[in-house]
Amino acid sequence: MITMEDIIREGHPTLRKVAEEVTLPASKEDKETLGNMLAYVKNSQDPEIAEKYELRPGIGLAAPQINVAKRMLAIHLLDDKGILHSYALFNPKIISHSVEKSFLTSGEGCLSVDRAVPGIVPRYARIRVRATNLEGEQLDIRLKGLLSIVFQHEIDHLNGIMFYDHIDEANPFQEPENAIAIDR
Ligand code: UDB
Ligand code: ZN
Repeated sequence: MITMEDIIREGHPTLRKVAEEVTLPASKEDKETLGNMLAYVKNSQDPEIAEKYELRPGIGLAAPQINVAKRMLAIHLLDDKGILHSYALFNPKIISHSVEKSFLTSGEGCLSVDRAVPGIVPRYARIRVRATNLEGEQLDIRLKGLLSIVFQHEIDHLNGIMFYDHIDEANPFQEPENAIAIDR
C-alpha cells in the first residue's frame, strides 16, 4: 500500500525528469503500480483509512511522485454533480485543447509540495486526452472544469513540470485573459 512515505517531495530529481512511455501491453508490474496509485487516491479520500495511515487526501497522483519515472496517472474525483470520475491511465496525452483558459481561484497545491505556493495557475479550460486504461482499452476523454485542471496538473508531472512553474512571479494573482475562474 502506498503511503505518504512513498511520495517524494520537491527537490527530488525524479520530479524534474520527463517520464518514459509505458510499453504496451503493460507488464504485470506496471499494472500493479498503477493499481496501487489508484488505491492511494481512493484510500486517502476515506476519512477512516486516511486517519489510520496518515494519508493526505488527494484527488490525483502521477507515477513520478512515487519515484517511478513512467507515464502513468491515477485520478479519483467526485464532481459537483455527484458523478465519480475514476481513472488509472497509461501514456495519457493531450490531443487537443481549448483556446480558453481556466484556473482555480484558490490556487493549487501538490502532494509533493509541503508548503503553500500562492498564485494563479493558468490551465486550458477544456482538453481531450487519449490514454490506455488498466484493461488495455484506448480511451478518448473530453474534460472540463476541475477534472481538466487535475489532468493537466498530473500530466505536467510526467513532463517534470510543477504547478508553481506556471505562476507569474512578478504578478502571482494576475488573471489570464479569456479565462474561467473555478471556485471549488
Ligand atoms: C491534490 N487536492 O490532491 F478543487 F473537493 C490536492 C492536494 C495537494 C491539496 C491534496 C485538492 O486539490 N483537492 C480538491 C480540490 C478541489 C475540490 C476538492 C478537492 N492534488 C493532487 C496532486 O498533487 N497531484 O500530483 C493537487 C491538485 C491541485 C490541482 C489539481 C490537483
Ligand atoms: Zn502534484
